Amino acid sequence: MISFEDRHGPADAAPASAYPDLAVPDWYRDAKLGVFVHWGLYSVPAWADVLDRSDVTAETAYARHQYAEWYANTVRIEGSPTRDRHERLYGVGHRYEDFADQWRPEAGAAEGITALAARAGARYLVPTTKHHDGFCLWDSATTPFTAARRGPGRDLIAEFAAAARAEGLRLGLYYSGALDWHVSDFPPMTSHGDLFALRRNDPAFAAYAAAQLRELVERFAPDLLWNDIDWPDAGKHPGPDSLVQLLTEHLAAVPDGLVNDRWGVPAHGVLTREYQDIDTVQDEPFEATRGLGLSFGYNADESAAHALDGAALIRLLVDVVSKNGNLLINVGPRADGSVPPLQSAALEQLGEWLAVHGDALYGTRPWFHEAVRVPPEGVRFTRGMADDRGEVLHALLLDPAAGPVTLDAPVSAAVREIAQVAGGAGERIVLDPGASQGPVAVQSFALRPGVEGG
Ligand code: FUL
Repeated sequence: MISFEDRHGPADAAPASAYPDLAVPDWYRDAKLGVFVHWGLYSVPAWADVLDRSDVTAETAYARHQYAEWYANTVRIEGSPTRDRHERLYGVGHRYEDFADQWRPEAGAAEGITALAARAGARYLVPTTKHHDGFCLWDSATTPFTAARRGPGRDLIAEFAAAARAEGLRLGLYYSGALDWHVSDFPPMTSHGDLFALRRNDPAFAAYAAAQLRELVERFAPDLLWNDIDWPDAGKHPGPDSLVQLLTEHLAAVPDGLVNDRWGVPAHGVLTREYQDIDTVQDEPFEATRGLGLSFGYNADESAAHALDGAALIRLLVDVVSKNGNLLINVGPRADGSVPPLQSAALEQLGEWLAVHGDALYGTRPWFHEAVRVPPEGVRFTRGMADDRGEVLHALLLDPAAGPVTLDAPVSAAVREIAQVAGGAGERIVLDPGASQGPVAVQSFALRPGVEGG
């Protein structure tokens, strides 16, 4: 597993104390659900080798990368299934960059994707502005390799920003900090080790990245700056174009803005977790992210067998929120901007569930008994603040179809508090959703002062 927290940059990088306050703001902790959008040139071929992954090993994992948005790298690996398929479909000599003129998103696509995110119950939207392939979705003055000047012929980030604000969503922007295959002369990456070894760290590239990040901040005032794969080392020293300066400018433009943890410097904002199960309630807020299937970018070969359905997505959100996290669930639209039914159906179902049970998640904080940070099987807890009964403990059943959940030891200390308020039932309490409830039921109990919580 890649750890972004352990990456602190060169020895003479600016220390943590040089950075502005990167504490995670309350609006973000209250929001709980964001929608990530991986959409770009890779959405044209829309493919990764996923039909049978039983024999993928560490040695072949990059030649058979499961992330379709890695196509520009995978296609360069000699003998990879992506290369074979690419040559068959597009011809030998067709370059990945040629997709820039073949990508023709429909008018209104960004609005459609954003409206889906709003219906799913998301409170923020995070489109990719530039992924590792180096293609900029906004009208950048730094390069002609942009959506404005090539196939789409328009500024897709401006469209997302306007749509997000019209829907009342906060705006996050994903940016690939130190990986840009379009302007780097490296062999393709074939291992995890290459991920951080084959990135640009030189001053010219640091200046390029700084200019792009500045454009994004000045033009779109993003609430969240979501960097990926580190920042170029030459930009980590103090100075006018340094990361310290850029993040200071960001917070000056957006005083309640935040950043993530993938900068490779001693300071961090919200911690990110990618395709990773979280066992226990975490002390620090985090953001879990994944695609609905195995990829972020759209992979036309994925089917229901690869993807979370609505019920699984609801369970995931409940689990993540109960452990002090936000879920940034990804949508991978087709090249034209339509969202495949496999993805949209799960998101619509989540939105319907949140419309009924959202008060048990939005604005809550985790609740746990100190001795029981791993929640008992089948149930998750959150602590709600805004109820006329005072604080409320929400119990969320992960799988009502499995029948009633009885809580007793080892959570007896916590259960006693719930039970007394809920009717003096003693040390045991049965949470029974009844037959007709949705995939996850919610029960609320008023909390007495002094009950432990995160
Ligand atoms: C990773 C990237 O390499 C993936 O393609 C994706 O963007 C994910 C969110 O972050 O590090």
